[in-house]
Amino acid sequence: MKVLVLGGDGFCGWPCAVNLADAGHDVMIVDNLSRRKIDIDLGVESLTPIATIGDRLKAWEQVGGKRIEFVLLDIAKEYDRLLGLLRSEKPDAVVHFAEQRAAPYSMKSSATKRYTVDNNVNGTHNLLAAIVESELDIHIVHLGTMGVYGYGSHRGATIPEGYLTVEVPQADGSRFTERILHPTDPGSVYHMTKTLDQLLFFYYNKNDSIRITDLHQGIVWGTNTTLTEKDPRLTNRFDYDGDYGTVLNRFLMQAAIGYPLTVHGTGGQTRAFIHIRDSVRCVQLALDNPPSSGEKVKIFNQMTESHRVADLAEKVAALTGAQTNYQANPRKEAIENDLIVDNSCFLELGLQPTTLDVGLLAEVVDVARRWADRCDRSRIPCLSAWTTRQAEAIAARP
Ligand code: NAD
Ligand code: USQ
Repeated sequence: MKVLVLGGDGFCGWPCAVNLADAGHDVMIVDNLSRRKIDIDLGVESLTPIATIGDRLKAWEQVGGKRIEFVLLDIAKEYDRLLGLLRSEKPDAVVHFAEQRAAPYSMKSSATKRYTVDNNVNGTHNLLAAIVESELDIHIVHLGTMGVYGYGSHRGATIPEGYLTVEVPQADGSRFTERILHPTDPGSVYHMTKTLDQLLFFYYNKNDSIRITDLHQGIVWGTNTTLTEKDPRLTNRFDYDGDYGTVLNRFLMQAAIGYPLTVHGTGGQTRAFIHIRDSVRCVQLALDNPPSSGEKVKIFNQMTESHRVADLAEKVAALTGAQTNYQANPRKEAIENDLIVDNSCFLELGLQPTTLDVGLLAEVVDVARRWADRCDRSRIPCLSAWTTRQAEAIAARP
């Protein structure tokens, strides 16, 4: 299969690209390297030292990997080049990771809010419009987020895989049932762009019969896969800073350097998680099981377990002896939420999850402790505030 991996230089995209090449596919990474530029603008670096894209690709061939092509292209701004690429490459599938993915970064300022909306919504729409204009039958596998469902109360209901069956009362007292997209409840400008993506997919699938799989992914933890461990130049990125670091990887790194675990509020937020190895495997399963022509957008909940943030901190503390620091929450979010998720689609396709209980210790020792001296402690606090009220609460932190 020929596969374009949009955003294939990123945290989820890079291990996915090498995995697909290893499975024998013809892989081309398309990336504008904006994530690396944002690191420079923010003055932060991945905890793990990452090679340039050129060195990564050279190293991959040197360890015997099948050649991966690279094209520097901004999918949100360079529509004609994107269309030309689809026409010349005629891919069977496009895996779409190419978005600004950090909620705190999206909430930093009106400039980052506007950038996130422009980049994410235009990028996804350009891809859809270009596929229609190319007249090719290309399967899109998009990395969406569990956050489209929202993290308020679901009142104990199980979150289905994308669609909700509802009963609609009629004036005559009768009812009919309908399968609708699950209502969205984004918690940041970033998460809002993913709900807009979802609507774009719904429309283009209905109007142009584009075959789409939307993966509602939870928070990805871990760093490497067996393939990215083959050479230091293949190492994946590990974000720990207050804007791009996600909660579990942050806690692992904080424990490794003896920094009290930064739990927001009461730590009552419950989130869905998946290891990077399983994320990579899910993308492969999605590519191997495409929707048929005329089928509705396929939506999979790409997560393997749910945890309260405070419980995660406790788990990491129990493993490492770390202290916990409950601090004013920079986000406007519920004090706590329930999260029961149906993820049967991937389990039925054979996914065997890497659990926190098995993987956590290796991650602390192999990655976080190994690179602890590269950490800049001043970049750990989450300072991006959702509203002025949260900004005041952060400013009042002891
Ligand atoms: P990342 O920032 O590490 O990677 C994104 C990549 O896309 C980067 O290499 C960046 O340079 C590229 N990119 C961004 N905009 C682009 C554009 N306009 N044109 C070309 N390339 C562009 O992020 P990630 O963690 O790898 O996330 C990848 C996808 O998975 C995102 O869409 C994100 O929303 C989703 N996701 C991530 C997580 C997670 O925990 N990391 C969880 C759920 C969903
Ligand atoms: N949190 C802390 N302490 C920290 C960092 C975060 O308590 O030091 C809390 C946050 O307040 C939040 C929760 O942990 O309640 C999760 O935050 P996060 O930054 O780990 O995750 P999030 O902002 O939701 O975003 C990440 C990815 C995003 C992806 C999303 C999947 O950056 O790309 O879409 O996870 S999900 O959470 O399922 O929506």
